[in-house]
Amino acid sequence: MSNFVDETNICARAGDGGAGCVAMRREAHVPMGGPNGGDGGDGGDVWLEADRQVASLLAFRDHPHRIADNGKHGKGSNMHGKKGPDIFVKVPVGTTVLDHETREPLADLAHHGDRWLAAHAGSGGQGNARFLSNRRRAPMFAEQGEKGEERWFRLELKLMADVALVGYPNAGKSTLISVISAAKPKIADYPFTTLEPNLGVVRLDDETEFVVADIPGLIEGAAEGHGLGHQFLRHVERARVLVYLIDLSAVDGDSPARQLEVLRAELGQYKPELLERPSIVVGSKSDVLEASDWGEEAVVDFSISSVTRQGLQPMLWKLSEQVKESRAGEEDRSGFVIHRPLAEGIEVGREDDAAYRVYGRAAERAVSLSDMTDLGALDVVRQRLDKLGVNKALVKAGILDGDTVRIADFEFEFFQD
Ligand SMILES: Nc1nc2c(ncn2[C@@H]2O[C@H](COP(=O)(O)OP(=O)(O)OP(=O)(O)O)[C@@H](O)[C@H]2O)c(=O)[nH]1
Ligand SMILES: [Mg+2]
Repeated sequence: MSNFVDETNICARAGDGGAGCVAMRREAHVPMGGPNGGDGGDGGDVWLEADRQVASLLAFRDHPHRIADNGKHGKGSNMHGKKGPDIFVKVPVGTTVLDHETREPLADLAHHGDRWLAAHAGSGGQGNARFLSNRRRAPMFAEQGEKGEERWFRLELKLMADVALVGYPNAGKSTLISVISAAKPKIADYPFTTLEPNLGVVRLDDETEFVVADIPGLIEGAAEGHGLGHQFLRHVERARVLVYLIDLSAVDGDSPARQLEVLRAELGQYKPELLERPSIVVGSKSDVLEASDWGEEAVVDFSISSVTRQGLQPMLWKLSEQVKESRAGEEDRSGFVIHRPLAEGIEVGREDDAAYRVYGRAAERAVSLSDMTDLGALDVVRQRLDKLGVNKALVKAGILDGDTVRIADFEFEFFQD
């Protein structure tokens, strides 16, 4: 059986943290009020979440970006900015997340409800109220918000048919899938046109999607290997819902009741459980003949024409209902979710002009103050870097007094105290 793999790229962009505020209290009786700038809010995280009601990765094909809101900036009077809400991007159960470049697997969202943090939000910056100390009575700087992560991923999903179309050769299965999905199988006016199964994604609205398999026609004796029987039946076995597609136009052929009987007999012979599957009986080519022309309305649940599109919508909504129900009752398979640790720690590298560059989230955060010309701010930075072990790391890397150091956008000359 062919392997149907759905794949797409997505870009997760978490929200930036809001900036801390610089503000001073002003009251009639207090000549020199203290700092009261509030903190910025954290940005929103971007999570991927497996949802069994999502059938494919189609939603990402044209719109790969998923963006969480930024945190709001802090304000005066110690007002903290609001946090940007986290977003949960729904993906099909069974989606594998890969690193975009290396193709290293990062997570396998195997169970309904599995969540994985795709892009980490930036923290909000501290307001100047946080920098008050005995030595610093009136700090005129605050911390900037941290940037949210932005990252591309590759998503892969082994497609499984929700619905299988079961019918005689020439019944109109390939034509039907071509009008309800983007699948473009070969269609011809002779039996056994379809040799390989085709899968198509049917999308009724943002929340309603299912995968339909168009398979080679089934004839009497298929269970014994006649026609393309076995290849076909393996596919049917996996489908959640079956559509018996009955050719109403076959004037010289079998009656609807007879077609249904043969189809069910073949399935039952192959695997009796298949007869218990949720199913509907659909009469095709109603633009040519109706079930009533046969006097057999009772046999079919829906009459459709792929040519005029008559009857397609009610049939598709009925199918989506059956698929939803059957997904909801399913058990989970096992899988893994890797929770990627954040890059912490400090690394020192050399740049082209021989300057030293310090890498690391904490170090970059330490220098993200709003006004780096402020002596008080520089004092805070010096303390923070020392505490993080940046000076030690630089010395270990061989730095000498007077050498240039860069951290994020900040640059200074190194001097040992
Ligand atoms: N008038 C009419 N013709 C249709 C309709 N649907 C399919 N046909 C025609 O029926 C013939 C067979 O259609 P297919 O879709 O290839 O049938 P199939 O069930 O996929 O056949 P196999 O692949 O051989 O099993 C083609 O000539 C189609 O144009 C319909 O709704 N109305
Ligand atoms: Mg076909």
